[in-house]
Amino acid sequence: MRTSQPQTIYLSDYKVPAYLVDTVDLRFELFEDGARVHSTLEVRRNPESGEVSAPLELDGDSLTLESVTLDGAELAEGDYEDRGDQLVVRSVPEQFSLTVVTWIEPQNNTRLEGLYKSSGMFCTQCEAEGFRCITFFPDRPDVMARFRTRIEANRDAYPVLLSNGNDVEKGELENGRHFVTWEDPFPKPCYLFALVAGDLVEKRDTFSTCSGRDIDLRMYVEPRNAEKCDHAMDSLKRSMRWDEEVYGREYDLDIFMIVAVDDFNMGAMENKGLNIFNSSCVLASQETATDMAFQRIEAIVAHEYFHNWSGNRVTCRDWFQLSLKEGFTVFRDSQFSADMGSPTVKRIEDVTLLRTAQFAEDGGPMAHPVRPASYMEISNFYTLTIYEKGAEVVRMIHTLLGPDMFRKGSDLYFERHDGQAVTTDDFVKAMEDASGRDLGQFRLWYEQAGTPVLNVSDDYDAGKGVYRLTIEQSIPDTPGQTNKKPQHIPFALGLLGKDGQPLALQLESGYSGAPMERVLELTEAVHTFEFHGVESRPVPSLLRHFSAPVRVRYNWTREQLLFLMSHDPDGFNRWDAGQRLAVDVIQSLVGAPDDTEIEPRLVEAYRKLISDADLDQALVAKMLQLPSEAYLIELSENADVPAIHRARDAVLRHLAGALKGELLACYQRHQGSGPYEITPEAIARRSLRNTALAWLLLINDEDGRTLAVSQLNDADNMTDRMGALRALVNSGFEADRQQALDDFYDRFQDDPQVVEQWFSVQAASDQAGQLSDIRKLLEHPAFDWKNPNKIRSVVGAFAGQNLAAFHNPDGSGYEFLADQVCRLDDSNPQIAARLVTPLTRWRKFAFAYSAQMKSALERIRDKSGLSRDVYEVVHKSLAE
Ligand code: 0A1
Ligand code: ZN
Repeated sequence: MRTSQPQTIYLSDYKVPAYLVDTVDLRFELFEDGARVHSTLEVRRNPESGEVSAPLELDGDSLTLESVTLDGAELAEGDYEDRGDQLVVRSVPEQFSLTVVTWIEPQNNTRLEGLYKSSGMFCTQCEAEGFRCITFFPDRPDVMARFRTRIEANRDAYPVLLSNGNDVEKGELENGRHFVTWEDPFPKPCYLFALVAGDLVEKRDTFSTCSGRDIDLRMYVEPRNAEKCDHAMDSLKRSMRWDEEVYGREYDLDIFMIVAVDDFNMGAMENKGLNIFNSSCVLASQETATDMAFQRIEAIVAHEYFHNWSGNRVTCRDWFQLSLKEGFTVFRDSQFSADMGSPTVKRIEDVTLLRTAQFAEDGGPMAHPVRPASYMEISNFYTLTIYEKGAEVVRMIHTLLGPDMFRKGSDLYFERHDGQAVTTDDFVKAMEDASGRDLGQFRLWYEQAGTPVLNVSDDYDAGKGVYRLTIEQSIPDTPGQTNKKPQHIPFALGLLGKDGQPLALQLESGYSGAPMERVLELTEAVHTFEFHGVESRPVPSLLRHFSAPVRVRYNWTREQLLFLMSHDPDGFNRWDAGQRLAVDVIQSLVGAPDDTEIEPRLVEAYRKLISDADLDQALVAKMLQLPSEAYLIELSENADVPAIHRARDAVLRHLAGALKGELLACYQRHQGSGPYEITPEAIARRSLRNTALAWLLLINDEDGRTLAVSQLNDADNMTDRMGALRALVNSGFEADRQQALDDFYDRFQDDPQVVEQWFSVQAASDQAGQLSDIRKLLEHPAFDWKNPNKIRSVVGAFAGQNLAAFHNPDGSGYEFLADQVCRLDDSNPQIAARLVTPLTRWRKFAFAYSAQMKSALERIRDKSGLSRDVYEVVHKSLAE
């Protein structure tokens, strides 16, 4: 808990470490009432540090120090200083061995940082600064050491003892205890350390690498989850193969292990050779996991595996460089997912997340560059900007260089920096050196926060056959940053002729053989491009594939959008045109009288989408999803959420009513047959069926109700079962809703991952998730304040997805969230800080809302003993 005001840490203060650690020898004695950690470090002065007589300073947090021994002699209390967050030894030789013994209490660790217990097993989470909760250590990623770890515990309770690397020794001890020793040959920062001890079943497989080495693949899960490992294991093997084929990266250790734990703050963690996963991000079976969960698991398994090179072999010099590993690894996992499924659908999903949530972050009080210049609490910087925008920045390099040069660049990067802790600048430099391109201006993407805005205008000179496009870029001010410089933006585009045919993009007159798509490079504040030989006014297809993370403003007419929706050869832009049209229609209804006409051409466009079986059904499934409320809020100023909710809902109901026949036909056409498969086609089929069902139930259609009830009972997979449950929960059929929820819970109450879905389907529902319902869910026996997934599935889903209820004009949603944040701040500050996010955006909303949001934030600010995590978020969001 905080005792003084949190300090800001600046990138500009970076200094190389005064001491290096070559090896770490750890011995863990694990007991029920605590754990004793013996740590022996081989330390030497860093020849690159100018501080020749610096004291040795080791980081610590919540440790009870038992002894300190230097080169075999135990130090007296006056020889060192235990400051709680630091252990300081004033005078040390050039090179020495230091043994520190600490006592910790994993069983009482509710922050889930360092060593803690989850469902009876011991596990760790050390990124970013959790290792200091285990023992005193220079807890910074540029100190890389070889680790040897001996774990001792009771054999019956903890038969499985795991750490990084290879197991080199094991044996029996007295009193029913045993030990295993692990050795990791690769030097690593302590944030990649991991330990697991528990009663777990082991699932094995093997992978033969490109050079013919056989790797032992092992998954460790609680016995009840033994049947939920296959998908993750298959995903792992696909990832290993893909990284060899696409990046030339082979796995380096002989064993690769994955462990599933129920209590985990994030999705998963890439500890060297021993990845630890949140159960919800790794365990799956047809009966318990939805298609979305299957896809998420494949992506996260890949992400953590890919970190073995982008993150572990080459790591970050300091935490300001976090996007070096995260942005690059997200880019890699999204390429992988695109290759495994439908690239267009994957792009749509990534862009939806980026535009809804990252743009909101970039326009809010916590906006920061991809490489931040300062922070208070690093845990608050595992953000959409670092991850998703960081991945977009790498994607733009890929676009500018082309795939072959990009691969040369990544090869050079891995070769040049193997075993080092480096910066985002080193990454860009490798790309420059390999390709010969100058990325000087491009580097601004790492330094400037805020989403660039591109204002696009055009004119057509029929006499000359010239189409002129003017693109003006500007970057909005963000906290602490004004007057930004123009950035280097790859802008992909095409032009469509009047029958929808793609036109050659002739930038000079008289030149033939021009391509149908170009990537224009914007570097100035304003550019004008002239296209020659254009016979009639074209329709521009702008920013294809979303080639840069920017907002494009152009005065599309509804006709143009409808035209692009059916003609653009770029599937992504077809979808985007549909979204823009739907946004325009919904926005025009916000605050309008109830009987305002709803654009008939939108209905006809949707009718065509639903009925035309020749279209790519995976794309159709995406195109049918109306823009979310969160996205509509992001696009508006002075948002009135209940009004936005009503407008969107009116469009949905209108579509459902007008297209009832088509929806029923679509449902029947996509009736599943044959065994469950997770192919893009099968996923699209289920998605279309469940969308049809959801729409029918929204208008309380009796046929829909009958279909939903039988689908709920007969489904052979969770996607369909959950689709039916969600449709019933969001319908006006109150009796069916309750029955469905009760039956579902009875059937799945022993499965925590399914219970989490059951919580969130209610908490996110405008029908079943009013505040009084949410309070009941918090009292439910399956709810657990110590489990982050449960908190997210009730409190997070309510504040993040049930927007009309959260933004109740009486302010009750805000007060509720403030109460939960204060409560959690004491037990799990990381989760508390994440939960505050919806309140921090208070400036976005109409005054009646923003004033109440602000006072809820002030109440959190005034809580005594506020954690550094919540302090930073709340103070930044209240700052003028
Ligand atoms: N590096 C992990 C995610 C992760 C980040 C922070 C954590 O604690 C603050 C835990 C996990 C990843 O990118 O998957
Ligand atoms: Zn990651």
